[in-house]
Amino acid sequence: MQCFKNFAISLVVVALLVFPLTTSSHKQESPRTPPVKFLKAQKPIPNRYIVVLEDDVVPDNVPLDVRRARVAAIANGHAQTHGGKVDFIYETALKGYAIELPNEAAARAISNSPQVRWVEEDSIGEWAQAPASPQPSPPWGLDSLDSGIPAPSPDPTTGLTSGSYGFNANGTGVTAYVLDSGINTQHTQFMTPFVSRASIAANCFEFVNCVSGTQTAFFNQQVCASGLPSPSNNDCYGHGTHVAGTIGGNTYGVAKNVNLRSVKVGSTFGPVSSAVIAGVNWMTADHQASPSTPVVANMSIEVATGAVESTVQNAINQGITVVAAAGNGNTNANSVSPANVADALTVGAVDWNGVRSPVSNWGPLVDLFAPGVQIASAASGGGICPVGTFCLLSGTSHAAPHVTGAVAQYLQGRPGQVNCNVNPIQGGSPFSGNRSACPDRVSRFIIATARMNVLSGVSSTPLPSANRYLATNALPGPTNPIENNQFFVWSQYIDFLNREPDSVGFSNWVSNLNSCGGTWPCINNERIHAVRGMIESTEFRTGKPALSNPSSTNEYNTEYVRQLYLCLLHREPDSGGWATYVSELNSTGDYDHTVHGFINGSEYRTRFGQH
Ligand SMILES: [Ca+2]
Ligand SMILES: [Ca+2]
Repeated sequence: MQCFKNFAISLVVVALLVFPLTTSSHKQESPRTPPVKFLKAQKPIPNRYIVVLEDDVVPDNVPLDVRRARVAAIANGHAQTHGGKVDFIYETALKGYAIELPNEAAARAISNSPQVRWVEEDSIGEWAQAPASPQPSPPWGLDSLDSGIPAPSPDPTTGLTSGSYGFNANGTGVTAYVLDSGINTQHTQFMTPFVSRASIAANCFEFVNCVSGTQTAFFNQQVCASGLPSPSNNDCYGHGTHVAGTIGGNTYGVAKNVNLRSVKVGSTFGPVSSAVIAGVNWMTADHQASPSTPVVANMSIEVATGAVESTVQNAINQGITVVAAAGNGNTNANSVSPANVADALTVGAVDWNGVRSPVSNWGPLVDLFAPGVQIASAASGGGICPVGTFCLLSGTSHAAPHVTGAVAQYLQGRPGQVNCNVNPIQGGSPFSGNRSACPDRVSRFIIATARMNVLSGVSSTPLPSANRYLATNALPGPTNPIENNQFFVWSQYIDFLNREPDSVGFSNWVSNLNSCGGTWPCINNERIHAVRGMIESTEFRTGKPALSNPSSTNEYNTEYVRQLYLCLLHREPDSGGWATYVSELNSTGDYDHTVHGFINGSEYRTRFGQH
């Protein structure tokens, strides 16, 4: 039973930084209809408007020229009444038209017509659409992620480089909870044409009017509340807006189409442990209410209570991948929470030369490092980012959201999960469903696909940290994560040797797999070689007398097959399957064929994701 281990939870405790917020509508607005009948643009073209008509002004099943004539008649009627000049007519993908009008009052008057759904100002460019991949001149952190190598020096004023950021996914359909000081949801970084991708989900501390400074405590409310103040007036400190911008801002963000949900757990004077617990509690219930939505939580927070720790662990058990800032004390990350929660993804900060930030916490609980010095992201217009639309901030708070964005990319297209403590990746068979969005699979994927040994200053501390740098170039579509070469090799080390890979061995197996260029059967052969490399290694055979003398004897083959069951499927062999494999091996000596059967079977693949 060397390989079959029960999932052991080792918890640690304490927390980090925080901020407060306001909140609560659980419902997202429909993306197809703006909340008002007249919509202003960021950069309007004077006197030009787009009029969107009700769909039923003309049926879809009549000929194009009939539809066109009908819409044109309505448009001309409006133009005549309000002194306008009709431009484009839209009759198919949209029922409506573009028009030049003498003033805004005329446009508002048209918007009141019962045939009109809404009127919006025509505008140039910037409907705040996120750039396509590759994004030119990105923040240095994004520039570095697509290669996993710290990027050239950024411009000291803008934080941008002359490089590019390529990405294969943008977090569509994924929710990122931001437990922080709130989000200015009206910032252009979060805007799509009709709605913001950021919403105020829960206010777990108090109502704060950033403009007036009025703070209304509601400790007596017992639950996280909704409400106040206006969407642009709920992040008094600016921390949460900046963090959210790095996760999913249009130009500053890693995952440019993720939904951002603000869970406010503190204010300008810091996070409050009881509010952090309330926020994690609220978030967990919110996820359970919509379990099929894949979710990740960013906690750029440090506090220090055991209750926070166990609350966060329970959120992870319920399928929420938690990304925690390592903390900014230049000390062991085990001293703060939630960085000390082993099952969280704990993130330290490095600069563009790959050097650990002098403030970043360190130690074995730091899973990986990410960009955390001079990070350009959205300014809330107050607190620590009072001026302009962006500002540069440093610290592990700004490293963690890069990882959160990468997780959102990984989660895109995967079904959300709850009860992830029931079928842990290192637990026992049987496995069922598609568990690829469970935090243990997610964390292993992010860690295994990080770039090794490109950082400095991470081993010179009293306790060394893993020399791993976040990389997004390997993030796949929603395939089974075991298809990923690094994830595959990582999993063999854990399953057979019960340890993380050493960098030399890891790179060796991975580069063999990569050299196949994804071509079958080369890739299959290299996977088989990797598994055989593990089970036939001295390290594995030590202490297993039946395997001590590699030879195709019945005794050796019997134990060989048993170990494949234990290590790959996490169960004892059933007698039928066991006998079949052994008798085949006894007669053919074809170990490749035996290993092929295990790693391509649905029982093995279901441990990690879908068949
Ligand atoms: Ca790049
Ligand atoms: Ca961890």
